[in-house]
Amino acid sequence: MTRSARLGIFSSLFAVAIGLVVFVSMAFLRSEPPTVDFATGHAAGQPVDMTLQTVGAVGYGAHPTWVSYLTRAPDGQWSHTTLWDLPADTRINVTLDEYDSGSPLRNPQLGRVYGTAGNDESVNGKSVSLVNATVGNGVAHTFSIPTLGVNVPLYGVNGGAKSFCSQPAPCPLTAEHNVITFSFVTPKQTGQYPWQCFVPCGAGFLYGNGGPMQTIGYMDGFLKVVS
Ligand SMILES: [Cu+2]
Repeated sequence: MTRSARLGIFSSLFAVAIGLVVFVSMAFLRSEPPTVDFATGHAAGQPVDMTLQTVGAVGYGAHPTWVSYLTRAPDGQWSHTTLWDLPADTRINVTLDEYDSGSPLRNPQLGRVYGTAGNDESVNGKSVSLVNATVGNGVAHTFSIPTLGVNVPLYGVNGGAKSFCSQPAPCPLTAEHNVITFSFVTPKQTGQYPWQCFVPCGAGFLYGNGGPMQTIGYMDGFLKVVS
């Protein structure tokens, strides 16, 4: 084999190897949790009901110990995702079952409820416009949509409770939890609106702000508002 032939084969193999690395990297970067569709078949003017959970540890997948949100799809199946297709200019009625323990807030401002219908939330049937995280079980997570001015602090459960959820998500209704309900209206303008938790709940990461706090499907996601 001539030197140039060897060089040719080597260059080809090298190019294939580079191609594979790029392909695998892009596939990894593009992978994301499923999007739950609340928009298809939606009748204009009707509200959308959405049920979510927050859990202290999701219990399976790539990061079983991470805190997480979960979404119940309209067919009743729970999905480990934070991505939703939502109809524009529509009232979203959220029921959020909160199973995680809480703590005081580093920023007490996040204990205020705003941007929801009535600027309040219902916690176990009681209307609340401010959660004082320095008393009781503190705040576990928030549901916040910064670009829409929505913030909902999620009152924590007692971490020492006998029935504290310790199984893979979704947690059962028999486990200790708070039922939090609130409503907000999606914008008229279609597009992707990021939402996230603002409690630094990523235990084991720098200042609690890494890991699940930075990962779609756990503590942040997108409202994909469609017409
Ligand atoms: Cu959180």
